[in-house]
Amino acid sequence: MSTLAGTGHLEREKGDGSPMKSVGIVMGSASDASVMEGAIEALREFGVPLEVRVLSAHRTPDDALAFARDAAGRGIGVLIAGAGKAAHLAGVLAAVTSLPVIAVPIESGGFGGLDALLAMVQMPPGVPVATVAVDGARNAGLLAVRILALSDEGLADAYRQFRDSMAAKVRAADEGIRARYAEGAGS
Ligand code: RP5
Repeated sequence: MSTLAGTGHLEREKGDGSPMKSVGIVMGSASDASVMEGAIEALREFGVPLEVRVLSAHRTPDDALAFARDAAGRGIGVLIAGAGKAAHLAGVLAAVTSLPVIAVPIESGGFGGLDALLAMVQMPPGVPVATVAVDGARNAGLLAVRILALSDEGLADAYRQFRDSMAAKVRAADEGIRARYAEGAGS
């Protein structure tokens, strides 16, 4: 492991010795951090290197554009953008990079996140962003892992194990519920 120059994140290796791609997590405000921690946690569970920034499409547009333009060259493979209200961040990033961009609409203010959801999901043809649920940062992290796993067999194996453990938990819950509500049980 070594630190990638200038990015502050660790370089980890894939099974074949080549560097693992990282994920850039961008939020429009520090007030989005508690939601975006869902993505950070998911990526850490899989050992995916990440870079986390506050960059605003409206307040620091030049910084946001510079970050997105340089991202692929710095080894970032996927961008995740979380924002609330008039949430243009994911679309602005996607406008200047060919990396996949995942948008997280954040509930902020009076519309329960519907404002940000519509702003993110209604991208014009030609500039796609993949939008997850309102405050659905964990799924954004997991989707980023799936994308990186397409070219990383070790990560693909880890994701298969993750799915198996989820299935095992649901089967255990199924068993418990069936026992609890079986005809004659507890009567
Ligand atoms: C958006 O406005 C941010 O993404 C945040 O969700 C919302 C409120 O920002 P702050 O006023 O808390 O900085 O741009």
